Amino acid sequence: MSLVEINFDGIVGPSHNYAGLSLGNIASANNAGETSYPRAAALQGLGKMRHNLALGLTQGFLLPLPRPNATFLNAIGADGSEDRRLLAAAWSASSMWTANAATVSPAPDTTDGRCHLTAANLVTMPHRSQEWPDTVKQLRLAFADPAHFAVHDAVPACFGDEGAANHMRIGTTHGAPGLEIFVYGKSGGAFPARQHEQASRAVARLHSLDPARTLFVEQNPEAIAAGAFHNDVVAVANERVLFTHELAFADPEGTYAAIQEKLPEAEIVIVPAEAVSLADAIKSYLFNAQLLTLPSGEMGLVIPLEAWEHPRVRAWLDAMLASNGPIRRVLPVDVRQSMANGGGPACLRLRVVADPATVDPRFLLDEAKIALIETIVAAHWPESISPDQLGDPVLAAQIVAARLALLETLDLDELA
Ligand code: SUG
Repeated sequence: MSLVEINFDGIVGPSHNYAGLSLGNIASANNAGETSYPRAAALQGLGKMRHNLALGLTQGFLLPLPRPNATFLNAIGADGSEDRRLLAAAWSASSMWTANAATVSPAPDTTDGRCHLTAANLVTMPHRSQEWPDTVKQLRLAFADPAHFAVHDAVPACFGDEGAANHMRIGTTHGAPGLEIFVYGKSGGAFPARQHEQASRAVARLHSLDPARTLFVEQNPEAIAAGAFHNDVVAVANERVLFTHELAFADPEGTYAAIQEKLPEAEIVIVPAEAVSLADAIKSYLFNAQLLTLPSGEMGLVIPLEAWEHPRVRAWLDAMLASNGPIRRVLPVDVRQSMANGGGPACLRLRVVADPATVDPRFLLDEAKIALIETIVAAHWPESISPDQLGDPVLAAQIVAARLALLETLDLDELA
């Protein structure tokens, strides 16, 4: 069986809007109240999937969750008198950021030789806390084969878990046993620390990881305070390479030493604050990139256009490309609609190292299926949504119908 990295991107749902729901996420706060463009947003996301597929990589997708979420509205006794932010939560398309769907430990890392996935409870943000029961249903469909996968419910809500966005894996190749690095935050700062240490430790136990190949590392409180609400806003890993801002971790030297002790082949590419400040990193989303091993064996970094267009970030990238480092290509993509809610290329994907033949093929993409999804999006996704439209029953009906049209087209009616 051949293990490859499959990126499962979230299709941007038809209710995509800017409600400013995420405290500590600077883009979400800055764009609160803006008009969103769900159709353009979904097409941008599909454009990224096509881009990565054309690089010769394996691409999958996860579907938008049911919105407006009647289960959530019923559970809070919604009758129109509730806070508008709760109404906006029920309409949120936040499941597009599939890096928060689950934490994934591929088969070579686990004791039972299966790939383990634990849905993330996302409890810190009310609009995200409603995702996991529907997410886990979808994961159980996509990764249904019990010989190859184990899908776990989220860890208890007393421990905040944000999934793969606070988890990195380093190893010589995707298919070799890897070192799994869980990055947690400590509360007490200006913004919430969404990933709790005990959630990370629970996930590692559920996945039966080898303690000798597992690390628990604290996020730098300064990074969280600057707007790095997930670790993947300031660091990303792929195979033997860790690409990180120098202020990502509370104890950077200790973290690098621990990684190098466990994986001597590790190469750590550190971006100094002097070249790219934390503020520049967070504004440009340089690190919220997909660091990918291309079929040639070279590594490419899929970055948002915002990073490519940022003068200091661009200068650093140009210097990196001119040097002899492990990242040989920089590939900018346009995901501006998602970026305006704090979601870059890395947020939009969940990485699963597995044999594609063991995944439900309905969740895998080829060029023809991307084109088909684009026709559904073009026909059914609202062109724009302004926050004062949230709650409108006509718009709600359009959003429900749009998702159902997609499910029907993809033969995934089980998720209706
Ligand atoms: O959880 N934004 C998401 C962005 C998630 C990014 N994911 C990763 N870094 N992996 C969040 O803060 C904004 C929604 C709003 O404000 O309407 C939002 O949920």
